[in-house]
Amino acid sequence: MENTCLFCRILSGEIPATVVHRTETTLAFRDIDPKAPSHVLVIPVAHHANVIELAADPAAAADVLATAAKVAELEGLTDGFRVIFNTGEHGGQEVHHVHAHVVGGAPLGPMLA
Ligand code: IU
Repeated sequence: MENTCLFCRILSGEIPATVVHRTETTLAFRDIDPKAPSHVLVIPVAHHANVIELAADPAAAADVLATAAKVAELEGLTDGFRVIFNTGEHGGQEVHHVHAHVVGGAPLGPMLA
Protein backbone atom coordinates (compact mmCIF):
# COMPACT_ATOMS: atom_id res chain seq x y z
CA MET A 1 0.00 0.00 0.00
CA GLU A 2 1.38 3.37 -1.07
CA ASN A 3 -0.58 6.34 0.28
CA THR A 4 0.15 8.49 -2.74
CA CYS A 5 -0.92 5.82 -5.24
CA LEU A 6 -4.41 6.36 -6.65
CA PHE A 7 -5.02 2.66 -7.27
CA CYS A 8 -3.77 1.66 -3.80
CA ARG A 9 -6.36 4.14 -2.48
CA ILE A 10 -9.05 2.48 -4.61
CA LEU A 11 -7.93 -0.89 -3.18
CA SER A 12 -8.27 0.40 0.38
CA GLY A 13 -11.76 1.78 -0.35
CA GLU A 14 -10.63 5.36 0.25
CA ILE A 15 -11.55 6.27 -3.35
CA PRO A 16 -14.74 4.72 -4.78
CA ALA A 17 -14.76 2.58 -7.89
CA THR A 18 -17.30 0.41 -9.66
CA VAL A 19 -16.01 -3.07 -8.91
CA VAL A 20 -16.58 -5.79 -11.51
CA HIS A 21 -14.70 -8.63 -9.82
CA ARG A 22 -12.45 -9.11 -6.82
CA THR A 23 -10.09 -11.87 -5.73
CA GLU A 24 -7.68 -12.10 -2.79
CA THR A 25 -4.89 -10.76 -4.98
CA THR A 26 -6.59 -8.64 -7.66
CA LEU A 27 -9.31 -6.06 -8.21
CA ALA A 28 -11.20 -5.31 -11.44
CA PHE A 29 -13.11 -2.04 -11.74
CA ARG A 30 -14.61 0.11 -14.51
CA ASP A 31 -12.42 2.77 -16.08
CA ILE A 32 -13.89 6.22 -15.30
CA ASP A 33 -13.24 7.32 -18.90
CA PRO A 34 -14.17 4.26 -20.98
CA LYS A 35 -12.69 3.98 -24.48
CA ALA A 36 -14.99 1.11 -25.52
CA PRO A 37 -18.43 -0.20 -24.47
CA SER A 38 -16.63 -2.41 -21.94
CA HIS A 39 -13.47 -0.98 -20.37
CA VAL A 40 -12.30 -2.53 -17.12
CA LEU A 41 -8.99 -2.13 -15.29
CA VAL A 42 -7.42 -5.13 -13.53
CA ILE A 43 -4.83 -4.43 -10.84
CA PRO A 44 -2.85 -6.58 -8.42
CA VAL A 45 -3.36 -5.87 -4.72
CA ALA A 46 0.43 -5.78 -4.34
CA HIS A 47 1.82 -2.48 -5.59
CA HIS A 48 3.95 -2.92 -8.71
CA ALA A 49 4.66 0.21 -10.74
CA ASN A 50 4.48 -1.32 -14.20
CA VAL A 51 4.38 -4.56 -16.19
CA ILE A 52 8.15 -4.99 -15.88
CA GLU A 53 7.85 -5.11 -12.08
CA LEU A 54 4.78 -7.33 -12.38
CA ALA A 55 6.71 -9.79 -14.53
CA ALA A 56 9.17 -10.20 -11.64
CA ASP A 57 6.26 -11.48 -9.49
CA PRO A 58 4.99 -14.41 -11.60
CA ALA A 59 2.20 -15.36 -9.19
CA ALA A 60 0.78 -11.83 -9.26
CA ALA A 61 1.17 -11.66 -13.05
CA ALA A 62 -0.75 -14.92 -13.46
CA ASP A 63 -3.47 -13.69 -11.10
CA VAL A 64 -3.88 -10.44 -13.09
CA LEU A 65 -4.22 -12.39 -16.35
CA ALA A 66 -6.68 -14.85 -14.79
CA THR A 67 -8.80 -11.95 -13.55
CA ALA A 68 -8.63 -10.29 -16.99
CA ALA A 69 -9.97 -13.52 -18.51
CA LYS A 70 -12.71 -13.66 -15.85
CA VAL A 71 -13.67 -10.06 -16.62
CA ALA A 72 -13.98 -10.88 -20.34
CA GLU A 73 -16.30 -13.74 -19.39
CA LEU A 74 -18.37 -11.61 -16.99
CA GLU A 75 -18.64 -8.80 -19.54
CA GLY A 76 -19.74 -11.25 -22.25
CA LEU A 77 -16.88 -10.39 -24.60
CA THR A 78 -17.35 -13.56 -26.64
CA ASP A 79 -16.46 -11.85 -29.92
CA GLY A 80 -13.04 -10.82 -28.64
CA PHE A 81 -11.30 -8.15 -26.62
CA ARG A 82 -7.89 -6.61 -25.88
CA VAL A 83 -5.69 -6.70 -22.79
CA ILE A 84 -3.33 -3.72 -22.75
CA PHE A 85 -0.56 -2.68 -20.35
CA ASN A 86 0.42 0.89 -21.12
CA THR A 87 4.00 1.23 -19.94
CA GLY A 88 6.18 4.27 -19.40
CA GLU A 89 6.07 7.64 -21.09
CA HIS A 90 5.91 6.42 -24.69
CA GLY A 91 3.31 3.85 -23.70
CA GLY A 92 1.09 6.58 -22.26
CA GLN A 93 1.07 5.21 -18.72
CA GLU A 94 -0.52 7.76 -16.38
CA VAL A 95 -1.09 5.74 -13.21
CA HIS A 96 1.99 4.02 -11.84
CA HIS A 97 0.29 1.00 -10.28
CA VAL A 98 0.30 -1.64 -12.99
CA HIS A 99 -3.10 -2.18 -14.59
CA ALA A 100 -4.39 -4.27 -17.44
CA HIS A 101 -6.98 -2.51 -19.58
CA VAL A 102 -9.59 -5.07 -20.68
CA VAL A 103 -11.48 -3.46 -23.56
CA GLY A 104 -14.14 -4.80 -25.87
CA GLY A 105 -17.81 -4.83 -26.69
CA ALA A 106 -17.34 -3.49 -30.24
CA PRO A 107 -14.85 -3.89 -33.10
CA LEU A 108 -11.73 -2.04 -31.94
CA GLY A 109 -9.96 -1.51 -35.25
CA PRO A 110 -6.30 -2.22 -35.91
CA MET A 111 -5.06 -0.29 -32.83
CA LEU A 112 -6.61 1.24 -29.72
CA ALA A 113 -6.16 5.00 -30.01
P1 IU B 1 -2.98 4.51 -18.16
O1 IU B 1 -2.68 3.17 -18.86
O2 IU B 1 -2.10 4.74 -16.95
O3 IU B 1 -2.99 5.66 -19.10
O4 IU B 1 -4.48 4.36 -17.67
C1 IU B 1 -4.99 4.96 -16.53
C2 IU B 1 -6.47 4.76 -16.60
O5 IU B 1 -7.01 5.00 -15.32
C3 IU B 1 -7.15 5.74 -17.58
O6 IU B 1 -7.84 5.00 -18.58
C4 IU B 1 -8.12 6.51 -16.68
O7 IU B 1 -9.35 6.79 -17.29
C5 IU B 1 -8.28 5.54 -15.50
N1 IU B 1 -8.66 6.14 -14.24
C6 IU B 1 -9.69 5.59 -13.51
O8 IU B 1 -10.30 4.62 -13.92
N2 IU B 1 -10.01 6.13 -12.30
C7 IU B 1 -9.38 7.25 -11.83
O9 IU B 1 -9.72 7.72 -10.74
C8 IU B 1 -8.31 7.80 -12.64
C9 IU B 1 -7.96 7.23 -13.81
I1 IU B 1 -7.27 9.52 -12.04
